[in-house]
Amino acid sequence: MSNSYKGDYKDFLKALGYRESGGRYDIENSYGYLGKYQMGEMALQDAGYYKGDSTPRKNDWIGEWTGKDGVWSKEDFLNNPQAQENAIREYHRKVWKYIKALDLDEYVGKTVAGVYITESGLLGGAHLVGVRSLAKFLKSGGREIPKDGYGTPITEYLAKFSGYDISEITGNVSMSSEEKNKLQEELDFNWDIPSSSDIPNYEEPPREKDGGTSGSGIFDLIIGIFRAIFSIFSKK
Ligand SMILES: [Ca+2]
Repeated sequence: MSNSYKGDYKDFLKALGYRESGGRYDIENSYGYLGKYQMGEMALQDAGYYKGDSTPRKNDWIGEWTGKDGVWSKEDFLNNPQAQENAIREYHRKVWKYIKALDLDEYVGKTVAGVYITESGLLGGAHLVGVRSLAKFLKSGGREIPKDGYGTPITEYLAKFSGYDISEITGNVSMSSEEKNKLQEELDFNWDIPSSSDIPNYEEPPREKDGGTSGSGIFDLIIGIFRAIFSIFSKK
């Protein structure tokens, strides 16, 4: 069952890190996502490591770093496992606050698009496509299924990362209404759910996943179609 207990937050991070990078700290993908958890500029800004730059949608890392945990550059971050472990925890705390600011935690225990929603599943889903897209999925009752750039649907992460006890992150998170309003403004969430499916669902730049599972479904499908066409013609 998707809601059975799989472990604690450490186990969650182990599974997430394996899915994102094969558990390797020193890798950067071709879209500029960094390290074991494949964190981008916005995530590392939320975690307090990166100051941001004029190209927030592009992980080109042309801005300055804050120096937190001694990280002053992309290379510093890639070579500092402890900083990455600190950063992902800090980022997840921030993500959970965003989730609460949008009242998405109210979906815990419900089933959306056939997926049983848990706290850790929400965190996993937000890690894949961002909190805004997670909100779109839930608020549309699963009608909108955001995917990352390689075609991995949010439903996969919601299910795969469900069932972990992440109270280390979600426990004792309280928010004043002022802070809640501020976070809602930061997210600038558009509550109008598009009715047509002809607009791109995902908001994040394409992500490359290690292990080759992401996007391979579509790739295999295309290869399969070409093979089928080839076999039809070669028989004539
Ligand atoms: Ca940038």
